[in-house]
Amino acid sequence: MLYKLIYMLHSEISCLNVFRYITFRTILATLTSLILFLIFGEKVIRLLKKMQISQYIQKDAPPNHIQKEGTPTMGGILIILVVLFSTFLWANPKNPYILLSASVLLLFGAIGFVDDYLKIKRKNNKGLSAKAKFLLQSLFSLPISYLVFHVKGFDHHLYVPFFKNIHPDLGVFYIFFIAFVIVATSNAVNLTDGLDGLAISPLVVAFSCYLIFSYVAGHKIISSYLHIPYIAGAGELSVFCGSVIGAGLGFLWYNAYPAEVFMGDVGSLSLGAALGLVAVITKQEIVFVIIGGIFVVEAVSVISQVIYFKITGGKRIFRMAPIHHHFEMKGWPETKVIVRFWIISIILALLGLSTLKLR
Ligand code: 57M
Repeated sequence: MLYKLIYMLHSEISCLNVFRYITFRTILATLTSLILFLIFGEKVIRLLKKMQISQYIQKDAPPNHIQKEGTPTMGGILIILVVLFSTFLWANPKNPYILLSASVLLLFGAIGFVDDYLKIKRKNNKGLSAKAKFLLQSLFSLPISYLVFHVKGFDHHLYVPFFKNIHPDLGVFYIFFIAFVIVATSNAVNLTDGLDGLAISPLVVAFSCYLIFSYVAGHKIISSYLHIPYIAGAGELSVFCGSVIGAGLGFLWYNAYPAEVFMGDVGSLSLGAALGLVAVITKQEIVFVIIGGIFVVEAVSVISQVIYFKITGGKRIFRMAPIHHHFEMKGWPETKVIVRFWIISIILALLGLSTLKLR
């Protein structure tokens, strides 16, 4: 929004021409989010403490988690506010992909908010039931998917990395596929958010990849050079990704071990859903399995643990799922698990980015 006003003056002050460029606005969005988070972070943590919005710790959690009791939670509210402010300051507010990404952030943030609120009110870990959560997620993701599907010029083909000639047209089923991706990423990020900084760093890394993907997808010449589908208007999503990265780094400042605040479901469900949506819009949803490998492995560890537990009548594959708890139960210090997962997420991101050239 702001950039349009500034840009209007470019005929008088020629250096303001720079505000036309997505790259410049993305940098500004990243810095705006980061600075805003650093300015308001401490104040919000103090407010959350004062309002007694703090984490309940399950009694069966790995032993080192007991000391986390009382840590303020729902820091995700500030993430959402900062991302929205910075995005609408530096991106084109009329761009449909920007509007849809902002909507998904708000809608899934609302589900997380209710879930967190119930847990805090009941003073236990019982928020929304899994069924209610899934129902709301489907209810919100389907209209979003429908709207994405109908954005003028949106490509309905599914692109498979490494195989430039395989791109099936899913037709109307693509709507359900989009909804599936949004719900799956939202839940996978939620499951990953169980150690200090464990979710936010891979999120920052993944959004960095999608920042590049959206810039490339929205650029006619670069996308054609790299043989990736050109998506008119997708470039603006770089500004959105930049806003998330800045807010994510700001959040990490306080969420780094030992965490002063948790993001809560309001943060994990919303950021996960937004990541899924950006992956779909940039037509890089399959490559998410690599880039978001940490989230995928965390989700798969839970699914396989639950299935194995049920069919064997109580046996387990992992000492505890999600898999980060398995390593904690093996005796790895929390910080070692976190940093090793970060390292893996960076390696996976590089592998994912390499698919830009390997097709
Ligand atoms: C939420 N939430 C954290 C915090 C964060 C089906 C089952 C596997 C579900 C799963 C589950 O509920 N997962 C989703 C995970 C919680 O963090 C809060 O929740 C928000 C994210 N949604 O922002 O507000 C705890 O995680 C720790 N934490 C940190 N630092 C952070 O920055 O240390 C979070 C953020 C916090 C804090 O301790 O309290 C969570 O883990 O609850 N359930 C589980 O994960 C449980 N696993 C389980 O039951 N496994 C069984 C199943 C699969 C058969 C098994 O393996 O046998 C574990 N969760 C906990 N304790 N807390 C079990 C032990």
